[in-house]
Amino acid sequence: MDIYSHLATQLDNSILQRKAIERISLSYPDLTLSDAYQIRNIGIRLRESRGEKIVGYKLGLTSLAKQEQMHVSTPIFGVLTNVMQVKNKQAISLKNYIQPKAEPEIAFILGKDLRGKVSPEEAIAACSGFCAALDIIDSRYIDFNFTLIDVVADNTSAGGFVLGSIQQPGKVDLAKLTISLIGNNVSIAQGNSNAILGNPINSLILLSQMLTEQGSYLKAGSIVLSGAATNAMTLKPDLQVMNETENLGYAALVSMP
Ligand code: OOG
Ligand code: MG
Repeated sequence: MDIYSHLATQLDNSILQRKAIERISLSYPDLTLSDAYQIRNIGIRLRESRGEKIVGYKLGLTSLAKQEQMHVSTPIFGVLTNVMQVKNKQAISLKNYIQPKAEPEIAFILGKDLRGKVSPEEAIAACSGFCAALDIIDSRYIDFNFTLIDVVADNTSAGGFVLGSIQQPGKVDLAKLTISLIGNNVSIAQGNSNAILGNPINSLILLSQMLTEQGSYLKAGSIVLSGAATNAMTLKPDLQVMNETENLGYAALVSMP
């Protein structure tokens, strides 16, 4: 087995066994960002071999808050599959995760394919809807301790996601929306959509470019999480977590033991 497959299998076993592993850059300090994306792609193929379907993408480290929290400074992207989706307001069992946290995000639904370098107007026009979302991050590395290379190989900690009800584009200006993270009805953190690369639509523009550079494109129907504007909140038993975003509504989940 080559190194990429070996490392992708280690990460995949961590998902299947729900047991965190040591970050891969400790044993392989020379891995590059491009190596990390290749390991990630093999990991996705392992999921596909179990019947999972790709439904979209998530941007990571698109805000200063997240870059500082994780000590890394470049936006990256991961892949979302159908089994990661949790219905709005649904309960999840913490047993199905390793060390999950939730973060409030804004999501886009693509109505048309998008590829290459696009303008904000073209990106908005390609969307069929926007919504409030929760990104459930669940690093496969002990204590969420990773470098940029590690976290890309680990599919940007993707563990799950929740979408709120879809709003029609055109009715909402995404540039300056208050995003509130609420735990058991208590405000935990507040952010603003302008913390996400100035405007979350820039995440979509960046993703279109990154996918094109990797020989791919954004297909109609894809879900895109644009990245967190606040720190993440650790999920504990009997916790209701909600992202309430100005003009967009909410996305919520309940975590059970
Ligand atoms: C990495 C994933 C980052 C975001 O929104 O910035 C991310 C992590 O924090 O584990 O999802
Ligand atoms: Mg996120």
